[in-house]
Amino acid sequence: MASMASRAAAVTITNAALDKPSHGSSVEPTSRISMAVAVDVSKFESVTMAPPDPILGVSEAFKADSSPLKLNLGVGAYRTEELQPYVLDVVKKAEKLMLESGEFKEYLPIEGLAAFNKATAELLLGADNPVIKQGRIATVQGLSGTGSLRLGAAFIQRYLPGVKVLISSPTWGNHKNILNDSGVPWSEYRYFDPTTVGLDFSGMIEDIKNATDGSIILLHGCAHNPTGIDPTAEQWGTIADVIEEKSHLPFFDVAYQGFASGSLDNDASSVRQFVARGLELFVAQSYSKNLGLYAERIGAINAVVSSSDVANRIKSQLKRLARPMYSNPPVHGARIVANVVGDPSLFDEWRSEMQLMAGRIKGVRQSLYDALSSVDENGKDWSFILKQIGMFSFTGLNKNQSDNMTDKWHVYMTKDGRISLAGLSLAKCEYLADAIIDSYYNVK
Ligand code: PLA
Repeated sequence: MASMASRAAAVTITNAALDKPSHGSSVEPTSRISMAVAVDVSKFESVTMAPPDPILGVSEAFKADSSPLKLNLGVGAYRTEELQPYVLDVVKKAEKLMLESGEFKEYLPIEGLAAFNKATAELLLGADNPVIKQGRIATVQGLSGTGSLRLGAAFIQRYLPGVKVLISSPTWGNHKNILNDSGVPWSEYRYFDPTTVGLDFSGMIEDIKNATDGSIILLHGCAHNPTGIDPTAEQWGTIADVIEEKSHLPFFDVAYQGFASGSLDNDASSVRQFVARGLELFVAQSYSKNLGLYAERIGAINAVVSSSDVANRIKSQLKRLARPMYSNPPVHGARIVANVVGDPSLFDEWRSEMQLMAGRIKGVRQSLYDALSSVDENGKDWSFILKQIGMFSFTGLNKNQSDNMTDKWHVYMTKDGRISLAGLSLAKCEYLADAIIDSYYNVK
């Protein structure tokens, strides 16, 4: 069928004078009328269809499924036991206060809301951390975890050009996209051992040791995504030893502080251990999960460095990178975080809601394990599920098995075998266990 465009004749009136160098107002404009028939061929014929995002694309497929059995365990978004999205009560309270005080909507400074930047650095390092008193931290509000990582990557591309970032194998898929789009080279270090369904610690250490001195090591601060497997405190110490020896720069991605264990302090202990040793490092933070502010896009990029002077210079350069990218960040989420952290009773309430969310996830984790153990007639040991931390479980299902979960059982999950326990209810654990057992034993 001929498109509208191909049938319509386009008439363009061109001011011929505009095609020539201007000699001032004395030039008499001459008009030219040209008739052109627009063609069916777009200027963009060479644009190919992008593949769906491996995580967010799962939510789109889920929406299109009309089965009443369907279960979305793809994206990591917290749901209630009734599988409904959850807005924290403490967020609603903070928003009410904000509405009542009638706060402005003018631009924030490029680096974001000062009260937020202060609160976020204190939450990360602990309010009495000497690094904060010494001004050795540069904090810039970012567009949640992703945008903060992106800003950090842009800084690396500009000030450490050609330096490779080592990422865990596997990692959150978007890390690769972020580094690729920032023009930052990367390679992988071993992390997951499929035989033990645990950490390949010796492989990890060996790869970090073998990297060129001064590489950047991207680490998940807590609740490693997608495996749910974190190093122990002692292992973190060894990782820090090697990083120090090799003059590498650690870059922490902290997307689950407080959400993994229910404690803000526990979940920041890896970062704090590195900071206490006097290492310089970068940290990206997100408030999507721990405050449920997914769509507000609130987070930060922090650089902890050896002097306040360097911190100030880095901050100025981060601002310089942000200005042509998005100019300045959104205010709403920043105010929520600042108000919650700044008010002792709201802060306490936040901590108990965080424990509630983390506790519900631990509950379904246990219940899924129980259901799998009772359904599995072959007696496979599923206890690795209990050892994993955070909102995900890495089931060990391969792509075909994950496809079977979706095609036959309407269970939506990422193709690497990851399921989000935050999208699971106690009531659905048995159904999920049946789906996993069928996929694991009947699909190769
Ligand atoms: N870093 C890690 C390790 C993450 O898992 C996520 C989110 C982010 C950063 C960024 O989140 P933010 O930009 O919302 O702050 N990962 C999710 C969502 C929960 C996603 O893929 O965007 C996931 O399902 O893996």
